[in-house]
Amino acid sequence: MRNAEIAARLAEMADLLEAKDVEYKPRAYRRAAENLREYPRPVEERAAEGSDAVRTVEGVGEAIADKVVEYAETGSIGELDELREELPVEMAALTRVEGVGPKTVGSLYEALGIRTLADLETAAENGEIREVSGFGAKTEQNVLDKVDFARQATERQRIGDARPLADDALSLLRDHEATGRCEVAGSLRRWRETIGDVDVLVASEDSQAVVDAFTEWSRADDVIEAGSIKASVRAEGVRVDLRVVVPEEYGSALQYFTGSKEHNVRLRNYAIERDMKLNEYGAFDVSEARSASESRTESDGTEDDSDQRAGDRVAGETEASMYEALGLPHIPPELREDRGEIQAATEGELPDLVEEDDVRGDLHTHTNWSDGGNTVREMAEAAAEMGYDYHCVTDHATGPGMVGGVGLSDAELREQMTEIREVDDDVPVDLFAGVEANIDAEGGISVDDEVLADLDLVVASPHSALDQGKEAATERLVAAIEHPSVDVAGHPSGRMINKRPGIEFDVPTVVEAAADEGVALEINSNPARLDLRDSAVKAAVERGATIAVTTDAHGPGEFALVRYGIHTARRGWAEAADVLNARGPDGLRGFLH
Ligand code: DGT
Ligand code: CA
Ligand code: CA
Ligand code: ZN
Repeated sequence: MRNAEIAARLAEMADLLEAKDVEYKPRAYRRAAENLREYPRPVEERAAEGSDAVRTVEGVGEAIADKVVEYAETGSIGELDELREELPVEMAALTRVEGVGPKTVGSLYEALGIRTLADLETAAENGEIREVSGFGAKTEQNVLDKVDFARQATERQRIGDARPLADDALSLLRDHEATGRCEVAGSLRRWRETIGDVDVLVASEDSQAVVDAFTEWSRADDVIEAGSIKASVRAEGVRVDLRVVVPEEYGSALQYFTGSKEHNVRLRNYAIERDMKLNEYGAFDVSEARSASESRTESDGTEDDSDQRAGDRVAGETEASMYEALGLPHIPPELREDRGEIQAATEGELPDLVEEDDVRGDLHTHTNWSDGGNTVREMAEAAAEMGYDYHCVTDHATGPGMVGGVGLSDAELREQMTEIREVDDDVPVDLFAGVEANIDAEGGISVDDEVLADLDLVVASPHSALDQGKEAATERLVAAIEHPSVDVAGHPSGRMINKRPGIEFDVPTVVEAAADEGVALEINSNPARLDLRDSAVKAAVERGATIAVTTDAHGPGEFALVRYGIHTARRGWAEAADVLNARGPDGLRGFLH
């Protein structure tokens, strides 16, 4: 029983209870689910010691602890099974529609028998939803507007879910004696923000042994297919494809299966122009024995292997050798999207991409002054442990989009500033007193101008009015960027991947304003955000705007999310010089308003 697994069951119970209009319990189940998910040890160990031991986990009371033990012992929870029977709906899919929560799902099932996204869409199209008591034409229109986005969201996983799963598969495979080199390929190796499926490649002389070990992976719920050199499993809803190749062909296979398909098509054409042939088995010089079949551009899968291996093989053991055979430098996987990388490689103009080790500190973090879980001191000490030189505290200010008294008033910001200065004297990192202020719908910043001017660093982010039109959104962001105290434009679109699209803005206009005003554009590393997205990062870098790669950490555990932000920066062709927090403390001070 994994922590995430029991957490998911309890979160599902929370939704089902809420759908039934049960009070209080959903909150308790959700809170317990979060704490169990984040629990630093296997919850299974506590469960083995009994219900009382499970209750030592914060937020877990007797009733929930009993269910954790029940699940650990039997693999199911009786009450959850009953709830599922009462309400047989695809809760996760339905609640992906923005504005549709568990209560709505419950009411729509009662009234119309809606169980799936397809049911929901049909009901909305037929005008049935507006007839249900408590609902109206507005709800119905919302469903019609948002259902497509929700459907797409069910097809691709966020990288933040797929990457840890793939890392786990890699460690299983690497532990196997028959495994040689071993890596992820596909969109995951290119660090795309969402992943269709996970591709894993292994070099081995004993492929069957590797395939067997893989299909017995404890996280695999289902074996989709298994052969002698490849297998596919489903793990936590994600398809994971394994392919095993002989060591001599590992480099060419890695190049091929990393993609993107568009990059590979262009690279193969580049090869053909030079009398070379590229495929998953190697790079071949075909200048001698050119025939109609061998010079076919696209491998359509009908050629047999001997045909594909024809010619004078010149590379394939390593991936770099494949590019070298074409006279090209190794192109980093993040660039392989056919966005001009092959042209840049031929001209010796590939960027020297920023790396995780270049990061000198975080520019956007929270403490328990707002909705974070730790004190200023704890966060600062954790930043020092990360090896950082500085750390910026940017708790939420009050303002539009802040609910439940989370944000700090002007007076509280001044109080916190005093505490930050005190802690700064005791910790080995330089502390910067900042704020995450809200950008209102017109671009105004909801903190007193004098307070803003006295703070070291101001992150301004949109948290409300995320459905405004493109023109208004662009003006809003530009107005915020032009504010004399704003240093960083935080998660500029406000999107949540697979949850809500956020505002659409005119990228060239916003990027230009940021470059002109000396305001950094944030890549929020939280894998639910990754905002700026990669294509906008590339536009920003080309225009000479500065990028800030932050984590928005609400606790020390989230500092590690920086890898998602850095790889997004790399997908946007960013070098260390483009990244504000790759500068030292003085470089940072010089940039801040
Ligand atoms: P995904 O899984 O949708 O996030 O995207 P990828 O890029 O991981 O795509 P996937 O899993 O279908 O295939 C992995 C790689 O294998 C892909 O990036 C390039 C290569 N590949 C797969 N099928 C083809 C194909 O029909 N033609 C070419 N040229 N390459 C292919
Ligand atoms: Ca894939
Ligand atoms: Ca695949
Ligand atoms: Zn934040």
